[in-house]
Amino acid sequence: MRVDVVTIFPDYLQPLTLSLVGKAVRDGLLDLHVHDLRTWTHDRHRSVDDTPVGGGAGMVMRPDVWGEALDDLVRPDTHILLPSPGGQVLDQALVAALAAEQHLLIACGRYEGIDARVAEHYGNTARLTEVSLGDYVVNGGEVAALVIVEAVGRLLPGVVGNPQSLVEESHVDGLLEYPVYTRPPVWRDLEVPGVLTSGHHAQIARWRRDQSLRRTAARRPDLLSRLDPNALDDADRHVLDTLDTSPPPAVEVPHS
Ligand code: 5OB
Repeated sequence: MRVDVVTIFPDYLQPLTLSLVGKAVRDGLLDLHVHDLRTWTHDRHRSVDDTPVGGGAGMVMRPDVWGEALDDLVRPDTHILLPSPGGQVLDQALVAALAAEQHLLIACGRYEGIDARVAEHYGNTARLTEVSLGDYVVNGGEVAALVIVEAVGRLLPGVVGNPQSLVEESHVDGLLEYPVYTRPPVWRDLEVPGVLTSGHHAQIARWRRDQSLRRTAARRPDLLSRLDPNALDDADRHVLDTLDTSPPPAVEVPHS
């Protein structure tokens, strides 16, 4: 897969030279190119922004500069990603879909955003998705580019050494991961659950599945309601149907 990132802060993408993604690039599994948007300016100040039409705070990124950059980089098979707080919230299903692409082009906006005609034009002439990291504010698209390349990169064939690691994870089956333990068997009076040292592989698998279901119900009930009912077997349904979902007893506050 080829990934192009366009930004006014190319150094922000330096972490992608490290760890798993860095090795994927060095091994030729990920063809990553980070570009400085100012490469596509022509004025002596290399200006990329201008004041908002209609007034208001901050600056808006110029469509002409972005147009020159994207025209140079877009191919027939490109999927353009525009990080934006108003975009589709990134989840593992979107990550998996992006990992099947031949070419991602991530256009990182700063300031108050990119002139809206850029998304409109490339939405009409290419495949384009606005992507949000979630319901909070960050200053620019670079951190989203880091997240997207990290999450997509690890799904590319050969990047993660043991492919089994890719399926035994939170969110892959729509559930949170079960708790994991290593040695010692007792640490600060806390014991590793006995079933895990029992050697009964079927019981271990069932215990882990129960833990995933219980954790998801307790911490992320929104995920449970989005599960495909066919993803649950009878044992799963029994676990969920017998969960104690009553709230903890309220502390009584005496009247003064
Ligand atoms: N907030 N996801 C949540 C985002 C975001 C802000 C961005 C980009 C993606 O740029 C300002």
